[in-house]
Amino acid sequence: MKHTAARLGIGGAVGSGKTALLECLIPLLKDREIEVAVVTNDLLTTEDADRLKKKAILPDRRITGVETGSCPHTAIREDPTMNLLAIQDLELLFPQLDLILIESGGDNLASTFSYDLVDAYMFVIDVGAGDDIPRKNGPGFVGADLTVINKIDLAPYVGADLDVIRRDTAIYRQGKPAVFTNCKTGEGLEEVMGFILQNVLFHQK
Ligand SMILES: Nc1nc2c(ncn2[C@@H]2O[C@H](COP(=O)(O)OP(=O)(O)OP(=O)(O)O)[C@@H](O)[C@H]2O)c(=O)[nH]1
Ligand SMILES: [Mg+2]
Repeated sequence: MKHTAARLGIGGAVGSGKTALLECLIPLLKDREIEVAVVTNDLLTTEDADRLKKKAILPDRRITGVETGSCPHTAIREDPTMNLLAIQDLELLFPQLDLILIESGGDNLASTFSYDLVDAYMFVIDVGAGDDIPRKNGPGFVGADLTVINKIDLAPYVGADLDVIRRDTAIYRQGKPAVFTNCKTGEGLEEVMGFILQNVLFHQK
């Protein structure tokens, strides 16, 4: 039977830390000998793909930058053709791939992924944007398989209450998983890895 890679989407608002999360997760995945590749979506550039290549996070050919040319929402939900083609090319080049990570372009709380494109998706929010985000009840945040509440280090500086975020996240996501992270220190990243291993790659404990 042909081996196909699992696909995990990473969505969330502009600047919430999606690429930073990739920069943290990819070394952890590689440590576990998981064969990984990345597709990034940007509106008119390949900025995020170029950043990952510059950091030599993965060999260049495992990183594809998709220029969506229109609202990034469209390329991950309404018509994911460009992303599906990028994935097809990666799988042809690297048939051993276990996991393809797909970063959406920055978008708003309504940004969800099509399950034609991904097996699961994470939605990243930025504590710096305020502790009322969970209450805004956006479909991306509410519907994601995992919510990543990033930049917890910024909470004291912006007056965001992490307990309020925790409480409202549990209410609006009805107990679906959420992880608090700091991509500057790596805090919470092993928990995100646990989600990926169990729920996306179905590794045994
Ligand atoms: N203090 C702090 N800064 C962070 C953290 N995670 C990311 N950042 C910073 O936040 C900024 C945006 O991070 P990115 O990873 O580029 O965010 P993004 O969601 O990929 O942004 P777009 O792709 O443009 O939507 C960068 O300056 C990061 O260094 C964090 O946990 N704490
Ligand atoms: Mg990015």
